[in-house]
Amino acid sequence: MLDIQKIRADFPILSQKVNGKPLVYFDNGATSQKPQVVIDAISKYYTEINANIHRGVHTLSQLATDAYEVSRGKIQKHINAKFAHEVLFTYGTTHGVNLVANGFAAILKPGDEVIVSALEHHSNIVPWQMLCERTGAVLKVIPMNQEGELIMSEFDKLLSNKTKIVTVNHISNALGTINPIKYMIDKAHEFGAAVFIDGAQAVPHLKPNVQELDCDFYAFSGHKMCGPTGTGILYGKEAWLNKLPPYQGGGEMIKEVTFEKTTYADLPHKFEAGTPNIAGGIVLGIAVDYMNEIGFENIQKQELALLEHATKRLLEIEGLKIFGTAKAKTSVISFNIDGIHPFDIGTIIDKLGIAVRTGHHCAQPIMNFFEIPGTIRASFAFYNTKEEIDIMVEAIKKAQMMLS
Ligand code: 7TS
Repeated sequence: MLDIQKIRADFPILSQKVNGKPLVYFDNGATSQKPQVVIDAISKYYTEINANIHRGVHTLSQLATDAYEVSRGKIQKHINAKFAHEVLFTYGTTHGVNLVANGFAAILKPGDEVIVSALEHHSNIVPWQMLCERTGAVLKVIPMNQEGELIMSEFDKLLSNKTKIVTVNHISNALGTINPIKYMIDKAHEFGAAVFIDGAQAVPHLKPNVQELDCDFYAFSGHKMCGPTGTGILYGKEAWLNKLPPYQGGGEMIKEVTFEKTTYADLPHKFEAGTPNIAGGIVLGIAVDYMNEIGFENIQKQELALLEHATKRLLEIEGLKIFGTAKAKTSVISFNIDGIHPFDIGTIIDKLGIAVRTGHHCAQPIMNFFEIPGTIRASFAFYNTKEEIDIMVEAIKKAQMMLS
């Protein structure tokens, strides 16, 4: 088992007080906290090697370029991509989704179909809707059941030769459901459709193996896996990235520019216009190293224990209902208490130092499905403890008493 106290000492923010109480941070689904090695690496970059990359002959530019490309290589290895140039640096998952959805505008014809799921975050819905509006393609939705699981028999029925791309999250941010993406990828490929996986909520908990999954695209954000904000990765199979047009035009993404015609740079630079988040990209590699040192098996064991403990303890509270009871689930619990608005609970427990998210979690279709305005969501990371869960349960009981 992990030495949680030792791990917690790596995260300076966790020993802070908030509103005079020790911080209990259960909003990891929104963003994770950062270990000291990550914080130090940002400072070290700006202190020692800050320069623009891929352009200077001078020493610092080369050092920065090397560090950036080393980080790309680390991430390639982490997700088991075949080539480093299939790993694109982005500003986050949202950027990755928009890059691919925009590219598909050059491919889709009126009447083609795009399949999304009922479990998506808005950032994996809206760009595809915009794509359909632009191209005349049709958006189809895989429905879910009361447990918050996608219904695979309905997915099978939606697939046809009209399907050009299927897009689904690996893990749902609002409910924690782990989707059967390997099945979905293989099934979609039978119809020649591409598959985009939104891995934003998966990468903090597991190590995706993109070659084994055989997905065509896999996007995630660095800030949810101990890395800096404004960082992300879009993995794409080489053949797809060659086929898609660039997303943004600008410096660094060209081979040659004249006023008559511009030719584009090879991968990955074709999709990396402008000065990127250099420090962030380098430090994302440090965050990936940190998580691998802890080990994803250990992370999963700890998080599963937290999920079990929290589920058991929360269900002690009268009138509490959990949304999202899938068999395959990660350490996210969404819940409501009879007769009380989630926002009111969130506000009171914040005064007691506890950070949870309340609301629709950028997944309004899920809230509409359950006919609720929102939920309280506690999302746990490997550095959380059972004692913190007990503190939250007592705080919720107190809030319930105050509000009823
Ligand atoms: N996809 C999923 C499944 C997400 O959970 C999120 C962010 C995104 C995409 C967008 O990621 P971004 O880094 O580009 O913003 N999810 C959440 C959340 O659950 N609470 O705050 C942000």
